[in-house]
Formats: sequence, structure tokens, C-alpha cells
Amino acid sequence: SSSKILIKGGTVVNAHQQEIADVYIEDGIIVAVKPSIKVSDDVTVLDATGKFVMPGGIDPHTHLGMEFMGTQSVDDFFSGQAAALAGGTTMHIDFVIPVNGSLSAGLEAYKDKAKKSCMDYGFHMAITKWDEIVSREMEIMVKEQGINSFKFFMAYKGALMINDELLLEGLKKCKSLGALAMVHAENGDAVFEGQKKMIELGITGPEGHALSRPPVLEGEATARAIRLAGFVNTPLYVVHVMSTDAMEEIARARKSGQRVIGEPVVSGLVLDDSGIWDPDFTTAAKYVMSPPIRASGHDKALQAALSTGILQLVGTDHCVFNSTQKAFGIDDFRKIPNGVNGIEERMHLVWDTMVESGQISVTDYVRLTSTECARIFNIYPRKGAILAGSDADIIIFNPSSSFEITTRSHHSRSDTNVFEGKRGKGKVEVTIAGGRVLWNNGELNVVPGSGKFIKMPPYSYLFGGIDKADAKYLSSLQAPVKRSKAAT
Ligand code: DUC
Ligand code: ZN
Ligand code: ZN
Ligand code: ZN
Repeated sequence: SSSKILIKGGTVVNAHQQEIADVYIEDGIIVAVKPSIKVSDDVTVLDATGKFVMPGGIDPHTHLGMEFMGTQSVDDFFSGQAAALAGGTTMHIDFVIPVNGSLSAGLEAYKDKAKKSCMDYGFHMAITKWDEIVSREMEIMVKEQGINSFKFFMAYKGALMINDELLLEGLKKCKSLGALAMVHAENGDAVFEGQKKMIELGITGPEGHALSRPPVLEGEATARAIRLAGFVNTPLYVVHVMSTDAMEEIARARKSGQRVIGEPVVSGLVLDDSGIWDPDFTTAAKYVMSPPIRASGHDKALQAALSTGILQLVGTDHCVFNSTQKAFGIDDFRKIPNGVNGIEERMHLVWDTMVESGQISVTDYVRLTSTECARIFNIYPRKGAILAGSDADIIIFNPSSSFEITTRSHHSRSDTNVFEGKRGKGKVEVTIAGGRVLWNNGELNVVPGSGKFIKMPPYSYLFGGIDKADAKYLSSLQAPVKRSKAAT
């Protein structure tokens, strides 16, 4: 591949506008975006006439090579990213899991996993316990390591789960650092009860997973996290919003002016729970993720919420396990490793479900697959835009072509695909990442070690004006009421 590329004649789409223009790239950076750019003949020219030229997708939520539930997710930083590139995603943000509560040990482990990267990536950090060392390490992560978001698990009792006291400490610490607090919002104590009840009833199959953690538990935890973040006055990001219950809590909070971001994932947007009821264990188990994929109706409500701005961006929670790993839970759904795919399918499925169906515009599509993620994690306009000076992470998308999803043709290492057989309009024909053509009409050309870690600075736009709000709150407080000593 050449380090000089001209993309000719396409419709260049950014979140704020679309226009017919050429895009000229040199050494990984977009140099110019304007009509009729003339170049010398050492430049690779790609014709995009009749096609959309859009910022590469950014997936805000993945778990590559994650050690989880006694095993490890099978797509690592190479295979998961290769799949992403084949589907038009050029950057992802993965969750570092601390090692025995140590953030720095967790980060070292993830830096190691990420050495084989073939596209750019960033890190969120999970917080799984609380003490002075963790508090101090959070500061180091933000100030020295380029991590500006921390995730708190309100579920996975006995493993990753934190209680309200820790969540409050974490929210305060995030606020003091200008870092974004993220929550996996399910009531972990109630899920634990629900699971025991299912087993007592003899419901040991994958459907027990969904039955044990209904939407009400996601709604409750979402409401609680939102209220606690409101009490602390710091922004909150709710990951994998799977239910109407959780979405409505976000809608209410945003309407009142609270800074809450809601991230649906592609499985929750396009699937319903019918798969988990399949009589075949392997088929049913592939749909097991947390929070669960909900009954029909939640999917449509989440789509509507995306189109009206209640939800702001789409992730995947890509975390895949093979059938042999899913089979750990053949006699007990609690042992089925949680996770589904999506990193390769997200761009196509969001296009088909949201744009092709007429629910959103093409500029909206760019906003919720790329630009808004870059803004929230404070790397815009380096990422998430086709502007002079931005990184050359670009897709050429043919709206007249079509896609079909099959395990046979996907690039993930997983031996199943929850979107098996789905087809629709639109196709990512070319993916350019870091100024190189890595996917070209079915040919993937990726090099391990070529991806870069993207540092994400604190104090995104979500923190704008928060000091003022705090000052207003403090000045509104009354001085203590003066009382005379009680008569004796
Ligand atoms: N949910 C999943 O399904 N997998 C990974 C972690 C999570 O919260
Ligand atoms: Zn070259
Ligand atoms: Zn989660
Ligand atoms: Zn996740």
C-alpha cells in the first residue's frame, strides 16, 4: 500500500454535513478535503463515485482477549481488530481489567495483549475494589497513561461487582480527575437471587439466564447510578443499554439536564430473546450475554431512542467464546461465559437497521458510529472526522451493494455468530486505517503491531460548566440555622 492516497468523487460525510469532494491522504493524515484535487502519478487513486466516504467506525465497547468466567474470550487484539477492519471499524476502546485489584498490573497485562494490534485502540479501566492505592492509581492512569474513563460493575456478585459506597467513592474520584464514570447497570444482588431461584425451579438452560435478570433489575441499577451521579454532579456513561426500562431512566435524566450518555449495543438493537429459547443448547448459549438480549419490543424502543437522541452512540460489547467454552454451562446457565460478537457487524447492521429503514440520516449514522464516541472520549477531531489534519481512518461505503453475515465468511475466531443469516443493504468496500488500505473489496491486508495506542485526555465536553454548577449549588446552601439553647 502506498502512503499517498486520493479518494475521488465520493460523498464525504461528517456528523455535521455531507458534500461531494476528494480526500487526499499522506503518511496517515488527511491533508485536504475539497473538490477536484490534482495529484502526481505516484499516488494511489480510489474511485468513490456514487459512494459514501465516511470516518471509520469507532467501537466504544469491546473485550478482546478478556479473562472472564474461568476462560478467555477467543478474539484477541489481532483477530478482533482484523474482524473490525473488515467491517469498517478502525478504532475500538477495550476495558482493562485490574489484576488482583491492581490497575497498573492490569494495564501492563493489556499493553502486552495489545502488542499485536493492527489498528488503533484506547483503554477504559474497570474498578473492582476500593482503597487508597486504587484511588492513587486512578490519578496515574488519567495523568500519565491516557485513560479517561472508569467502569464500575454493579453486577457479577463475588467477582467484579462493587457496592454503592464504592460507586460513590469512584464517582467523586472521576469527577476530581475529569474522567468519565461508566456503569454496567444491573442489580447484582437481585441477579444472584434470581439465579438461585431458577436453579431451584430446575431451569438450568440458557433461558434461565434471561429469566434470572429481567429488565426491572437493569432499570433499577440504571436509575440508582444516574441518581448517585446526579448527587455527585458528575457525568455518567451507561454501557450496553439493553432494555426500555434503562432507556427511560436515561431519557428522564437527560430531560432534566443531567449529563448522562446511553450506549446501546448492536445485539440489543437488532435481536430479540427468541434465540435463547432454542431447544439446541449450542444455539441458545451463543446468545448469552449480560445484560440479556430482551424480548421483542425493547429492540425497537432502543432504535427509536437512538433516532430521537435519547441514546447517543452504538457499541458492541464484542466478547466471543467458542461453543466448547459456552458448553461449560451445559448443566448450569450460570457457567456459560457471557458474551456475543458484533465488532465486524456493527457498521452494516446499524446502517441497515437505522439508515436504510429511514429512521436516521447518513450524517446521524456517522455521528453515532464514530464522531460522538470521539467527542465523548476527547479525541475529536483527530478521530471521528474527515477533515484536514485528522487521522486517515476512512471507509468507502457502497449503499447500493449488500451484505450477508455468516460464520463461514466472518473474520472473528468464534465458531458461531449471533447475526448468522442476517442480510441487508450497504457494504463497506474499502477500509483505510492509519492511511493504509487494509480492506479492499473482500481482501484483508493487516499487519500485527501496526496499531497505535491512542491516549485520551480528561475533561471532555461533558465536563464543561460543571464547576459553575457546583458553585451555584454551594452558594444555594443555607448557613446553619442558629438556635438558642433549649430552656432547662
Ligand atoms: N457482559 C458480557 O456479556 N460480556 C462481557 C462483560 C459483560 O458485562
Ligand atoms: Zn506502501
Ligand atoms: Zn458490562
Ligand atoms: Zn462489556
